[in-house]
Amino acid sequence: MLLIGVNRSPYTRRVAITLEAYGIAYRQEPVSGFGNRAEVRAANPLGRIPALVLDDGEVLVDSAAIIDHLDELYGRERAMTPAAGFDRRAVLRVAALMMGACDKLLGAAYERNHHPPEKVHRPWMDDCIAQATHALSAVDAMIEAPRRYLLLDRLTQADVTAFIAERLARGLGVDMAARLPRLHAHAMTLLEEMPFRVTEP
Ligand SMILES: N[C@@H](CCC(=O)N[C@@H](CS)C(=O)NCC(=O)O)C(=O)O
Repeated sequence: MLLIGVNRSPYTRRVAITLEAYGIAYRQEPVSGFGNRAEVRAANPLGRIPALVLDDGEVLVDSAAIIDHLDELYGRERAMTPAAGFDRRAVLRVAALMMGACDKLLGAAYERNHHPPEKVHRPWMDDCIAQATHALSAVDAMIEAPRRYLLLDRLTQADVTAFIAERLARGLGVDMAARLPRLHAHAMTLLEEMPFRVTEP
C-alpha cells in the first residue's frame, strides 16, 4: 500500500497511526496538498491528502473512508472503531468532534497562511480556534481521572483523533498544557506508544 501525504497533515497522520497500529505494511509518499498539487491531484482529483493506493492500484481518498477500509481489512471486531452499538456511537462521536476541530483549526491556519498579512481577518481565525477549543474542552472533560485510553479501556479512534487535534491546536498557538491539561497529558502519554511515536513528523 502507498500512503500519499505528509504526517504534518492531521488527516494523513491519523491514517498513518492506524496503519501502524494494525501492523499493515505500507510505503509513504510525503507530498503536501499545497506544495505538490500535481502529484496529489494524480491520486485525488480534489487535490487533498491523504490518499491510499491499494496494491491493485485502487485509490481511496479521505481519511474516514480510508480508515473504514482498514477496519474492514483488519477485522471489524478488533477495529479501533467498534463494529456496532453504543461503543461504536461513542467512538464515532469523539472522532467527529475531533475531526471537526481539525477542520476548524485548519480553517484558521489557511486564513493565516494563504492571505497577504493585511488581508488576514483575525476575528475569523479566533472564531475558528474558539470553536475547535470548545470541542477539545468537551473531550478534556471526559478525562475525569488519568487513564490510558479515552474509551473502552483500549486504543480507539477516539484517542487517535483527540491526539491529532490536540497536536494541531498546539501548532496554532493554543496553550494546551495550561488550558486543557488533561487532554494534553493524554496526548503526551499516547506519544509514548509506537504508532504515535514512529509517525511523528
Ligand atoms: N476530510 C478530509 C480532509 C483532508 C484535507 O483537508 N487535507 C489537507 C491537508 S491537512 C489538504 O490536503 N489540503 C489541501 C487543500 O485543501 O487544497 C480527510 O479527512 O482526509
